[in-house]
Amino acid sequence: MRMAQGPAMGEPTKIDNSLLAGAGGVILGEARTNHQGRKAILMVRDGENSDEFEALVVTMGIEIVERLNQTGKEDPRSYFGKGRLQDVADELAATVDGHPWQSVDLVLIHNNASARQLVAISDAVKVEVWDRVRLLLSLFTSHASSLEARTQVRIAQLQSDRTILRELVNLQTTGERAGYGASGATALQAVMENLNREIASLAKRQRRHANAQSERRRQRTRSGAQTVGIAGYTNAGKSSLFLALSGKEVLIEDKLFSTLETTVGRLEASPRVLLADTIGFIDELPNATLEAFRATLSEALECELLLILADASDTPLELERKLFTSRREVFERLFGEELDDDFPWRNDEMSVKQQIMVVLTKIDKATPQQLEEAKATVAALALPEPILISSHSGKGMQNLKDRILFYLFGPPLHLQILPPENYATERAVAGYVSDLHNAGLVTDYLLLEDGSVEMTIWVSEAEIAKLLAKSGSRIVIK
Ligand SMILES: Nc1nc2c(ncn2[C@@H]2O[C@H](COP(=O)(O)OP(=O)(O)OP(=O)(O)O)[C@@H](O)[C@H]2O)c(=O)[nH]1
Ligand SMILES: [Mg+2]
Repeated sequence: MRMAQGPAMGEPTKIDNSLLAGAGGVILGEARTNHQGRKAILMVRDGENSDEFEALVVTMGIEIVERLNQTGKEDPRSYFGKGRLQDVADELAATVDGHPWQSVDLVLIHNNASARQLVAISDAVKVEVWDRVRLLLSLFTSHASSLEARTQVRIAQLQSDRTILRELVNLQTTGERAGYGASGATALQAVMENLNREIASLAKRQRRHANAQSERRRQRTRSGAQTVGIAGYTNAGKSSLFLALSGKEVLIEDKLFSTLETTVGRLEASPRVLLADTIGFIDELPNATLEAFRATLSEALECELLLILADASDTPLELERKLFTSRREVFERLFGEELDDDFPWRNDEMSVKQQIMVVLTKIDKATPQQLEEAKATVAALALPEPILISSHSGKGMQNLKDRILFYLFGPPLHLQILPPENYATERAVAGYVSDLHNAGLVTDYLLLEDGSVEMTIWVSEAEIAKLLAKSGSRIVIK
């Protein structure tokens, strides 16, 4: 079954998979969303660390029954040696009852393989093959729940399929690969055309969505709202912080890529301060794939203040890798160019740096020594001094809120709203209170016996100036 997304996707065409029977184990256009319970073999080279890859696999409920390592010179055509791949194929074909490889129907490759390598490997092992990118795409497909996420994931998947199709067409036309011969190549061309049409139609839908999104963003800016973006490596704790600050329910899971789209909420119900939770970063996602998430990401990254989150309980090496990636993604997205690794920062980079706060999360799980090391890692990457928080225990949350509000508004104001001298002709205190709630974020509120109200409010200079002018002298700054 290909169209697991159902009619909501509204694709104009369906690609007939039977045409792709000769595509080896590279299943094109695969839209299976549930891989729970599948068994796989993982192949790595030169003892590379595959922890993150394996965590992605576990997230999908797939069991890795064996990890095979190959050392020595890389075969440029098939990445692994031909002999080794043949051994794997034989073993997969010969499984008998009780063999750990029984019902293995997936071979995982721990790298981003070229289309040529993917085809060569799957031709050799004769089961479905995923490299790191195909693993991520399958993971995104199974986690995508909103229409927006499904559209962008499908585009990314189809774009990746297209490179494999091109390779298949190429190999068949040159006769380098057995298949359906010339008619096979024509059939593949037809599939390619369908695929292009589907991409074009999805891209149109995505553009419409992106336009609606940027219109909403413009409206928010016009209404004077400021946005705080929440970015960071996947699983850093972004959605947990978003929930803690906004009270708006979002999916929080100990899984990589629980979040695939941007959700906007209000900081403590203030219409003036918005928070945006979004998809996380990960290393080495090809540009074509990232491109599919551009609109979503930009909704969170184009903001007045950007929080870059990192998990304080990670090992120093992991923390450095994830922060490095987050920093690079943020800068590339904001400048459209690669970040200079030389320090000090260039002037334009400095101005972005001022828009950034680094937030170390999950400090309830970190030892004091880990926290010290984490701070040193942040400093070594020339990022601003981090703010330490735990969304679970609440530690550091008040400080973070104050720092955000101070950044957006400067110091808070203490005000008094005086009761009217003539209740019949003048506006009631409640009217001004309501104006102030709309203009900023009220943190303290006290109704006095004489009917006046005292409050502490974080508000922009422009907004308070407007209200003061309108109030006669009923609003007094203390
Ligand atoms: N101990 C502890 N765990 C936390 C904290 N914040 C988040 N977590 C856990 O970390 C995991 C990931 O949290 P999320 O908030 O989903 O992280 P995310 O960055 O939104 O992840 P993705 O959307 O998947 O990229 C969940 O299991 C959370 O319960 C914290 O302050 N302390
Ligand atoms: Mg999330």
